[in-house]
Amino acid sequence: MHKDPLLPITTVALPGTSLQRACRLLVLICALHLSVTLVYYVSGGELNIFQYFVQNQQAQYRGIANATPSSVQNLLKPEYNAKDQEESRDTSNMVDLPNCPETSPLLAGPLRIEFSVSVDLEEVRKINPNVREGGRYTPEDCKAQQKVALIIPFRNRDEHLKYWLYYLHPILQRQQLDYGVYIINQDGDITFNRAKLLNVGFAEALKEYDYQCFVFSDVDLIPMDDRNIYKCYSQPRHLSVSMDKFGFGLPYNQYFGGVSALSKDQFTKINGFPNNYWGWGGEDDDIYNRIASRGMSISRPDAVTGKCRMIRHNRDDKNDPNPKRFDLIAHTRQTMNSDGINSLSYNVIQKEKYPLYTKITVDIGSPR
Ligand code: UDH
Ligand code: NGS
Repeated sequence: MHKDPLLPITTVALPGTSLQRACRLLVLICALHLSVTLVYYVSGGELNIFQYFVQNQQAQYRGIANATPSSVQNLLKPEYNAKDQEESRDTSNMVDLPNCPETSPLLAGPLRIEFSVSVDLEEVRKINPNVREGGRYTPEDCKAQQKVALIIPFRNRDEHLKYWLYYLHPILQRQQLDYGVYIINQDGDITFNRAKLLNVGFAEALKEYDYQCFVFSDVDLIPMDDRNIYKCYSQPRHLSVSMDKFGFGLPYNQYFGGVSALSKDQFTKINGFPNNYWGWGGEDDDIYNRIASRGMSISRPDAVTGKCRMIRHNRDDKNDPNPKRFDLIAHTRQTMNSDGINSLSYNVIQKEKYPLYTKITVDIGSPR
């Protein structure tokens, strides 16, 4: 019985040939669609690979250019066009490099540090081909986590500087930092002023590059473990926590001398370092007071990672213990707002770009 007038009474089969033709047409259309899609993807893929290759070649080329050894003459003849070079050689924006990992895979751990054999700077340059003029380095395979300026207060310590460069350049590269080395050389023979030189280093390094972190290091201190990372942390960092001369410990809990690291923000918060500590002692305690008075604490590596060696030496000329230091550190809170980076004045006498470091000779005046 046919109940529903809208439904066919019987299913009428299509003739065999029409069905086959329809199926073939369908398969043909699918195949065509598939091949068009395939061709699109393949050509698209090739294009991307090509683009990546070109970019990489450029990056490689730049890397090679950076590594090109300058002649020995360059070691002796400083150049002055560093800023232009700095900008043209900053590869960090060229390609989308992945971020460097939180912990560098290149770290070696404990290191043997000794000062028995003298250092030839030309050799140091050769074994660090990726360090660019002025002592700049940027990792090639990844984007460094921090841009770090290493600031060294300096006068007449060339032998110590050679050791520092010999040991530190490879360490800093293994730490995958985007860094620059600044030697702040006090001109003349007025009493030495470590903290003021460090302020100058901060100001001068910032004129060259967008540094976010500043590591202030004495020239005679070498870390014995490359896991002691020369970078900044959420609190000001004391890095030379386990010195050989103190039996691999701290001389006292508040000690902040030797090597320390402050971010731009931390440094600004404490108005930089004091400018009025002429001669040896106390300026590091003043910096500690500044940090504490701004509610910050000191971050430190453990005593094993923080081991370091000091190159033994006699007391320098024009750096006798400062008799005013005890009185000065007793008044940090009163003086720190008016004495610091906001009151810094100096004259740059000479700026020299050497293959392994930038040397800035400054006239910082004399004690009032
Ligand atoms: N510095 C110089 N030249 C100087 C004085 C100091 O380059 O004439 C720099 C250098 O980076 C040094 C840092 O300032 O590492 C600190 O110098 P310092 O004299 O305050 O401290 P250091 O620990 O010597 O080098 C302390 C006196 C050691 C007396 C040892 C007697 N055996
Ligand atoms: C303290 C000094 C610090 C100095 C530290 C270690 O007494 O500046 O000794 O000196 N403070 C004062 O004098 C107020 S060291 O043994 O390295 O020569 O850093």
